[in-house]
Amino acid sequence: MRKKSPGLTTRLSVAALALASLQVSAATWKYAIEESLTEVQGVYATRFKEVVEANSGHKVQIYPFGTLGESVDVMEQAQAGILQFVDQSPGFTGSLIPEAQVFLMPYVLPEKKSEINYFFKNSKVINEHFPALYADKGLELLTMFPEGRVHITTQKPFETPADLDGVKVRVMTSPLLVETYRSFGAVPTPLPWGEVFGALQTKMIQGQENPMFYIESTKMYEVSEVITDIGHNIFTTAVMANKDFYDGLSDDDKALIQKAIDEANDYVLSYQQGLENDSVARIKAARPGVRFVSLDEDKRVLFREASAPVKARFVEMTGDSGKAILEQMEADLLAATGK
Ligand code: 6CS
Repeated sequence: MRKKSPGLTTRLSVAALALASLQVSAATWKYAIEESLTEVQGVYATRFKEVVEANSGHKVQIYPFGTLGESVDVMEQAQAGILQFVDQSPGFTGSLIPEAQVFLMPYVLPEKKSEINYFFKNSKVINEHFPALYADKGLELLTMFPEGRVHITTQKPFETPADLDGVKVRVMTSPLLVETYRSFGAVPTPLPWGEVFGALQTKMIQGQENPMFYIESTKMYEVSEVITDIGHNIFTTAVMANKDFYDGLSDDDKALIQKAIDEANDYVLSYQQGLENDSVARIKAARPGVRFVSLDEDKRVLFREASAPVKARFVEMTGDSGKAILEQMEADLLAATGK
């Protein structure tokens, strides 16, 4: 009988061991988003999944909006470790982490795309201050990114806070958004996303706010007559991991996640170039009667001044911790805009 080469045996066992360890450590990570796969959060999550799967044996299973419940439901599942990753926007996280509402404050974030992108990439408030606040709630904050300028849909045109008197405008379930729309003269109506279209259709509410791509993709324009830009905010969202899960990962897996987050960040920012204009064009084609209004500075100033006290309300709601966040955010914005 021919004797087996010990070299070959050794090489085979090493290969078998490597394969076995890959199989043992390869996991399927569950990642829930608040939007569909073709909307901005879905584009982000898909890129994240592609990078993870191309660079490891792991799989990422994405759960779009509606498959696991509302935003607050998926957050609970992420905190409980049923999900490994979750995308939740500060408009909902505000009830869990009040300081996250700093991103909802009107007329704080810059309007220029290059400045917004610089802020989200380099801001100390996001990279150094917020992670501890999320960690207290069992979450590893991985990133925050912008989803576009927020527009307000209504049934009738408005130019001043007085025009919004008695108008019910749906907001995400954040107390600070309620304060903001009260200061804008409207009747703020916090609702989970799943109830918004029906509430507009049945005229329980008359308006809502969201970035243009979302007004188009969710067909908000079918139940709205006017889409107004008062230049008050940029929609911000955040991606987190369950903290126990994240802390238990190997250094290689943590580096893999960071690589996927970085690549998805770059990808989602370039994906959004031109998205607002494309969405406007699609809305005009689908429903030519919808009116688009962009308020001039002499009208915007009325909303800016009316909502100035919201900053003090934020500090009342969040105390010293919120005050420190606000100060750091203002320093970060100075670095991003030079003003
Ligand atoms: O308004 C909302 O509730 C939703 N808006 C966006 C852009 N993403 C998810 C969120 O649920």
